[in-house]
Amino acid sequence: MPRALITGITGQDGSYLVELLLSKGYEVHGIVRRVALEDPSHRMWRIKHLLKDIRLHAGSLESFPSIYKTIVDVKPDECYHLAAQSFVSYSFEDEFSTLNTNINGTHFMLTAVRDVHPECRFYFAGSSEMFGKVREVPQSETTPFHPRSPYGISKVAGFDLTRNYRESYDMFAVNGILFNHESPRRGYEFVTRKITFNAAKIKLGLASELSLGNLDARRDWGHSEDYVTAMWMMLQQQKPDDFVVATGVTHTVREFCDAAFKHVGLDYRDYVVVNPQFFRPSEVDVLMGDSSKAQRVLGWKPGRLFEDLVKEMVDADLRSLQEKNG
Ligand code: NDP
Ligand code: GDR
Repeated sequence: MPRALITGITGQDGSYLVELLLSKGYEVHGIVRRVALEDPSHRMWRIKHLLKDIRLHAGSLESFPSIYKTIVDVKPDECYHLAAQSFVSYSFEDEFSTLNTNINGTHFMLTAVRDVHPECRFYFAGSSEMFGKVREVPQSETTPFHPRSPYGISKVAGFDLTRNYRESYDMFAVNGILFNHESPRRGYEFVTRKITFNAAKIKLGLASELSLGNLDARRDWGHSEDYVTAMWMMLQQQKPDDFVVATGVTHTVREFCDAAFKHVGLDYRDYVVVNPQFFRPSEVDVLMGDSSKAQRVLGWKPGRLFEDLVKEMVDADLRSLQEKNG
């Protein structure tokens, strides 16, 4: 039975990845923060249905000893390093903790794997935010990086560390360059979930307005469940390599609002207000990925596209709000 270790197992991608790996017969281990172990019903809501099938280890990205000990205890065949301070907007408010957590955390993971169990295959969660002020459209594995946020900078550093460990120590270490991916398990602060949750609330009479920032930002949105499959595929290859994972189709935040509100029979223009509080000091205006290498080499396909994604998220929010509010 292959053994996998996931950091960020309580997050959106971590939860779908556990389901995928369990379905493939893996023994699944995860690193979680001590606070999550103390408050599982709130902090582990995405994986509470999976807890009996997985093994959790207390640790954090700030603590090298906790990471080292977990690698010693688990000796995984595959390691999916997903944990990060992942909210771009917050990275402007606290640059120091974002850079510390994301860069050191990745460095700690790579060092521990190299020193304890170098045959472990390692996945790093790189991001389209690394392209930032894009040099070309669409972006592929050869597009230069120009990050526009502390978060983006931390991911470029993680990308470079991962590639350097591959090249220096002959490790099977790969970078996924994943474009935005969403789902009903998306965190509430990200724009898609903020829109679907509030569209559902407004439809049910539980809210009357939705404040957003830049409605003209353009993103390439896919489904998290489809994207974790690409992570797994990257670790099953003959040789380690880096891959862009994206749908190749973009929409604006405005179009997301339009689709979500239309799905519940409303016009977003009657409810959405623009609040400068949600603008970023520097914005990434357009991201569009070219995933032809992943499609050719891995045999991966984008799966669910925009309209189905929006409907699934709105319907899930409607259902859970109805359950909670009778
Ligand atoms: P989430 O924000 O949903 O999950 C982040 C995870 O990281 C959580 O499990 C969180 O734990 C954990 N974490 C954060 N800080 C620490 C820490 N100091 N120590 C230990 N664990 C920590 O992110 P996603 O699932 O959406 O994304 C997964 C990864 O992929 C992230 O690295 C993200 O940056 C990257 N990515 C995501 C994309 C997307 O569109 N979703 C696109 C490209 C890259 P806790 O529950 O305790 O907070
Ligand atoms: P992003 O996702 O920054 O692309 O990072 P987010 O959903 O936060 O923003 C997408 C775009 O929407 C605009 N926007 C708003 N964003 C938020 N959060 N809240 C608002 O009210 C709002 N109004 C407009 C933003 O300005 C932005 O242009 C996500 C994360 O998952 C990262 O971890 C990941 O690496 C990238 O996707 C790819």
